[in-house]
Amino acid sequence: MSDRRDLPLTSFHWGTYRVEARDGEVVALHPFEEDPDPSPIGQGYVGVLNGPDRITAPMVRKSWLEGGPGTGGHLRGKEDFVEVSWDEAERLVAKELRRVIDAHGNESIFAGSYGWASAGRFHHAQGHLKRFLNLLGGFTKSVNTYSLAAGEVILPHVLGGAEFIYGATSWQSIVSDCDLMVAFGGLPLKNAAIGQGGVGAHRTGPALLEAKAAGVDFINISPLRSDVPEALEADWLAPRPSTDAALMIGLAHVLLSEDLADRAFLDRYTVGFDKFAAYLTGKSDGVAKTAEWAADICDLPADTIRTLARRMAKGRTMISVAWSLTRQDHGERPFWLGTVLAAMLGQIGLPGGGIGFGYGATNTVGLERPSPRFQALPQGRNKVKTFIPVARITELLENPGGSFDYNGKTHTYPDTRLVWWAGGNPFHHHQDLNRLRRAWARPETVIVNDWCWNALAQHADIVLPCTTPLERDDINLSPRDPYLVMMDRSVPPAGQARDDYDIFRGIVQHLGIEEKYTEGRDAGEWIRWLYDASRQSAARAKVDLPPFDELRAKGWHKLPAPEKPHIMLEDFRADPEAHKLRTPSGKIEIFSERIAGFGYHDCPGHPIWVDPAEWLGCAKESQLQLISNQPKNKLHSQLDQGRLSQADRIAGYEPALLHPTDAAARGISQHDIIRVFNSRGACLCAAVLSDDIRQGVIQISTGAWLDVKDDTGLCQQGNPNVLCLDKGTSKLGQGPIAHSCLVEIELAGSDRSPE
Ligand SMILES: Nc1nc2c(c(=O)[nH]1)N[C@H]1C(S)=C(S)[C@@H](COP(=O)(O)OP(=O)(O)OC[C@H]3O[C@@H](n4cnc5c(=O)[nH]c(N)nc54)[C@H](O)[C@@H]3O)O[C@H]1N2
Ligand SMILES: Nc1nc2c(c(=O)[nH]1)N[C@H]1C(S)=C(S)[C@@H](COP(=O)(O)OP(=O)(O)OC[C@H]3O[C@@H](n4cnc5c(=O)[nH]c(N)nc54)[C@H](O)[C@@H]3O)O[C@H]1N2
Ligand SMILES: [Mo]
Repeated sequence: MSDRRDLPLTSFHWGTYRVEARDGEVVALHPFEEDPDPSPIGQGYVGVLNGPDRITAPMVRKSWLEGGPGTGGHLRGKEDFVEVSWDEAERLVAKELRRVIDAHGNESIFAGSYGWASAGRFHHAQGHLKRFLNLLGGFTKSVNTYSLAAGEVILPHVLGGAEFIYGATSWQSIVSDCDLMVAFGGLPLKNAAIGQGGVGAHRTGPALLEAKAAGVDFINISPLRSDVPEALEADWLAPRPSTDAALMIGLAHVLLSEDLADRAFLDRYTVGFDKFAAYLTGKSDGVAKTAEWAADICDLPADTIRTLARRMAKGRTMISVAWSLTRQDHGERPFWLGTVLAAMLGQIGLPGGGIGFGYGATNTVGLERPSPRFQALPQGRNKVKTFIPVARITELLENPGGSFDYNGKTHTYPDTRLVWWAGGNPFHHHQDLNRLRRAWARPETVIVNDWCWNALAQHADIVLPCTTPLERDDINLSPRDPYLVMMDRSVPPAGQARDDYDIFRGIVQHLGIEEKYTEGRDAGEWIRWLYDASRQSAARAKVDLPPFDELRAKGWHKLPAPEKPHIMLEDFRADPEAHKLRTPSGKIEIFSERIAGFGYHDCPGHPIWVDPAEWLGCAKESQLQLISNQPKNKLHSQLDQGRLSQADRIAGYEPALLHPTDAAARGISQHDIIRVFNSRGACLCAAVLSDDIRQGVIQISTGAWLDVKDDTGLCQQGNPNVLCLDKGTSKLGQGPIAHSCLVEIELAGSDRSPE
């Protein structure tokens, strides 16, 4: 091999690579020379582009093709598909859109289409789907993300905006000024492999080592020891999952009762501490939230809680609250309470202290970078006003005309006739997948753009095969990463696969809106247009970008790091009058009059402890709490069929991490195949025994492709979402609560099929 630097570059959410291709096949992805800590996830691509799971032609489900819309919805996921030409697929789609819009209105099209799709500024599947449907009058959308819906809803009430999630104090500041990092939900390096929109160089791993070398101490609060890298020698506390809110309340009680709270900070920068203090002392409800009270709920020694609170008050402390903590019942509380704790410590806005939301959740949190605005593909205007909170998809399909509460208001579910998904996989991301499968039978038509035969594609009526980033030119232009990368096509598209842009372009020809959709540009011209517009807006923010042709010749460009470390809320601390927060009071709201006004029984205006729907506190002896966290070997369901993910299977089964005591009590040994089950469904996994997990907890990574063969609800492939409860966090955020889930386990019997 001559110089790898001559190979074409491409970017994914998990990193940038130089791609080696031979005879139209990708043979290797070599890490980008600028990346000090590359992720192996890209290797999953080798061998799959033309593999057995690739969709190579437009496909229509047999009875839909024969009987038309509404035929055999219950056969979705079970029936065979018939290959059709692109022209026929386009005509079928165009005709069906016209029918649905004319007969039922645009509200009846659900195209929330949540999901991560692929990196690349232009070929962003959702962007094209939305632009296309907006030209036809719009669609019912979804709001917020699966990642942290509850956090996105609560932070505007508490801090005046959700932008603080990505506005964390930079690593530089932590390295130079922090003494103690208290990580609720850990700092999982497996997750920091990812940066939405593309990663040039991985920073989190090296930054954590720099912090360690600079003397920062770490506390890992998590059911998994591995949630903080071993090299950081963190103290490990493993409370019962979904009880962090109680732990935080207990810590706050210690700070208050031992006079460790910074009264001057609370007076100047916050509102409502007195009401929260009345809750802590028990003045408002008769129960003092002492360390003992918290210890009972969390199952940690009360002394451990007291010691931790004192340690946090002793030096410069950064509190990190993982996004996973929002994906539990009442997931609004941890971000709110974390902020309250940080306010009581009085370190918000100081170097290396305060709070950060999800250090380690992605490479972006804490990353030093300038933030110019980049141009996105214009999406037009959606005239339809109906929406769902993203994780209410099953209820939308089950309950047309029904109502739901969300962030202080009541809304109505429209009557969904057509569902269109491009760039996301609800059969990966949603909870209680057997319930989703039943609801999914209801719409008259389901259209899916995807490149591989995962469960989503299998549950469609019309499947439109798209390309992958390796098969198209694009540009990585992410506002959250300092690297701009020209993404060059390395291999031709498989079969008849088309770019999403060209898929819609084919359809608009049948609807008479081609000119409006393309504005006369092909993909290459759009990429140049997006870049030139971004360059101009960056220039307004005093960030210079090279001309397009210069970037293309070099392949990449790095934006300069800011000179000063970023410190979240530094301005507000320096002058709270001049830099008021966008909360009603302009201050940090420990008590929110606005939320109190919503009248929700579980939230009197300040965060309180409420028992989760499912947790170890209400578990039968046979039950364990399931943590279905992010997989280290892939991004969600993407590349599960690839060799990296498959290599981690044990005898073909997804690993499930168990405490040896829990395993022994059930007669389970290392690598036994187990059935994990509850009333909602079951899946098969291989038991992996380890002391690195809290007793009473079982961990199965997300990402295995759903494979339910019959009506028993048993997934052969270890997809934990057949088990998780589908319920909103609360009426505030209505976020998903995947991590609050109880299951049982047993040795698998005859239902075990593959090997
Ligand atoms: N139990 C449990 N469930 C969870 C979570 C959890 O912690 N536990 N986490 C949740 C979180 S945080 C998230 S963000 C979600 C993630 O859920 P998703 O983002 O929906 O998951 P992905 O597998 O990334 O789905 C992306 C889909 O887009 C397809 N795709 C890739 N590139 C393209 C393209 O160019 N064009 C088109 N048309 N399609 C493309 C992929 O093949 C894949 O089917 O999952 C959530 N679900
Ligand atoms: N490799 C890889 N990286 C990813 C992703 C991926 O799919 N693959 N997905 C990306 C996406 S979309 C997102 S949103 C982020 C998500 O980032 P996170 O939300 O941080 O992801 P998780 O892995 O679900 O959770 C982190 C850890 O929280 C711990 N945890 C779970 N419940 C509790 C609890 O109740 N209390 C405490 N204290 N700890 C708990 C779990 O042990 C888990 O390992 O990750 C991103 N990074
Ligand atoms: Mo996410």
